[in-house]
Amino acid sequence: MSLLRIVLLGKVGDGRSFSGNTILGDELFHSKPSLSAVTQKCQKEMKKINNQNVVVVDTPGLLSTDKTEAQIMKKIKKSINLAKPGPHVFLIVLTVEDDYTKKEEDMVKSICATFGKNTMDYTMVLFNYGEELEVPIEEYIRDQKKLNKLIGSCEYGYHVFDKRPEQVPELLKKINDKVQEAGGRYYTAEMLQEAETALQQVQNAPEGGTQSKLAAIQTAVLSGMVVGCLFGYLAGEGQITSTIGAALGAVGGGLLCLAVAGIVILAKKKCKCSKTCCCLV
Ligand SMILES: Nc1nc2c(ncn2[C@@H]2O[C@H](COP(=O)(O)OP(=O)(O)OP(=O)(O)O)[C@@H](O)[C@H]2O)c(=O)[nH]1
Ligand SMILES: [Mg+2]
Repeated sequence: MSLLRIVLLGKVGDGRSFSGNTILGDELFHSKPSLSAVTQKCQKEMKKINNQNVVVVDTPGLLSTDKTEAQIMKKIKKSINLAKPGPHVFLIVLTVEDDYTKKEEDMVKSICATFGKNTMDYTMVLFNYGEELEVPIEEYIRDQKKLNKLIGSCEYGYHVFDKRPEQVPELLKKINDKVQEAGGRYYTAEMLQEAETALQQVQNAPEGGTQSKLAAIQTAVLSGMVVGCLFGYLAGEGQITSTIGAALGAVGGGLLCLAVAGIVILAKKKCKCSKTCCCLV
């Protein structure tokens, strides 16, 4: 393949620019230790590596404290256009210095929601600071259930930057092999458009506010009580016990319907989430 296109994604300060420079073998992206976000907009650079032109697009980091996720994502989406006609792979840069926590998990979910249901088909996790790992990478991944699951869902698997001279050639070979296996496919602007439409549909879908949820629960509980009461009365066959039976039936019916209403509301919530999150990590 004559041109390989890579987009770097990840959390603020986790080493996207450093990784971009490592891949291209040059200090092209501004990389430095900082408490605030250094990379503020997408930047495209290209170098010839082993007779292949490699394009790397650096992006602003997610979970920045001074900008909202929507503001950052708006900028990150520009990477697709910069990597025209589209990136072969998204490299999610993670550092082995930190464990894979809810923060990282939410970041991946947000990437998936933004780039759509096919995101993971074009994704690889790139670990940096590999030279500082005290256990083999396989063990590090295996010991973190959610990270293990994420890697399992990444079509391109993972790679570690650990300062070995072969780290970049090996990374490029992994990507090239996969791309070739997949007939040269890449993520396109149409996929992004599709993802945007899907996200909008979910956001615009009437959810039913708290008031209507409360009304639905009230109706369910009342109906349960009436039915339970009737059954309790009939079970007592008009005897004195039927009054007690009716009361017990009303309580039982009410509780049963309350539980059912709760399950239905939870299921609806989960369904809405799975429409936006392609990777259940
Ligand atoms: N030793 C070592 N240092 C690293 C590695 N990755 C990143 N760093 C250092 O971590 C610091 C932050 O890296 P950047 O590449 O600027 O991180 P970034 O994700 O681009 O940061 P923002 O653009 O601010 O979001 C820099 O000082 C890098 O030199 C690594 O694998 N090994
Ligand atoms: Mg940066």
